[in-house]
Amino acid sequence: MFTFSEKHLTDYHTTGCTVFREILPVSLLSDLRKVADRAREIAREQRGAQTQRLQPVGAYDLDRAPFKDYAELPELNDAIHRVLTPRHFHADTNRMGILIEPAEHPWCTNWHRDHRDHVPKEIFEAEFQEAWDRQVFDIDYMNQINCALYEDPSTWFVPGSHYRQTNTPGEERARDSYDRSRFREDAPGSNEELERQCLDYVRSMPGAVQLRLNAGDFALYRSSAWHLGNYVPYRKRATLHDFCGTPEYSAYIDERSVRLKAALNRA
Ligand SMILES: O=C(O)CCC(=O)C(=O)O
Ligand SMILES: [Fe+2]
Repeated sequence: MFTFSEKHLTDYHTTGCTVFREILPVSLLSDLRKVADRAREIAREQRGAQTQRLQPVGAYDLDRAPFKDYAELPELNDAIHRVLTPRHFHADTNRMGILIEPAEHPWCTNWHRDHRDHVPKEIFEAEFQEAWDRQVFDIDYMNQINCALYEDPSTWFVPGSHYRQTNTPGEERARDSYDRSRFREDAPGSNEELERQCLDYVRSMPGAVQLRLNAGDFALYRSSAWHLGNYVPYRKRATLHDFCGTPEYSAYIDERSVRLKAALNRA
């Protein structure tokens, strides 16, 4: 059974990540797995065999009851409030997604820090840099969760990188060494070759550690830290993926997506 300890709090603020081990009760785990199986089918029907996620879960014809139980789980809300603030919430079905394994071949995302590296550099600098630099030091912003319904070692991150505004030269070399994300649909090699190439790319990041989650574990992490997802088709994945918001962060994300669309249209 999960019990909260002071170490969850100190880990979070020093490394940028903490895990609430086995916090999901087994009955809830079982209900969520059933919904996730349907979510996987829908995701692949709509977005193809290599798709990474279904999001937001609220936009699809899925059983809502398990999501509601998950949102209201008292131990989980208590732990979140102790590590962050009582104003933080999670499991808004208009935002939450489910990450799934690729059906055909391995791929990985690029190393990134969210809200920064998913945007063209010029647009980031003109529109978002100032807010991002501030938000890195503000606990209201850039908190994210992965809650594993099956064992899940896909996510890697760099402990302590969440409070830095700038990159080290080694981080830039690792990030720029390869654009792995273009191989999500294309597979230039056997599955074994792709798996090894992804692992080489993942390990090229200085200080990277693998986040190893078991079924029912809930990882809270700063999405402003360097991280990535590394995926293989032979390991079933269903991991709830969500922001952990405050009203301010929520409003900022909505405003940001409007501004991003406008900037991309102008570019
Ligand atoms: O798969 C994961 O756990 C991480 C995914 C991720 O970082 C992203 O899509 O931005
Ligand atoms: Fe990310």
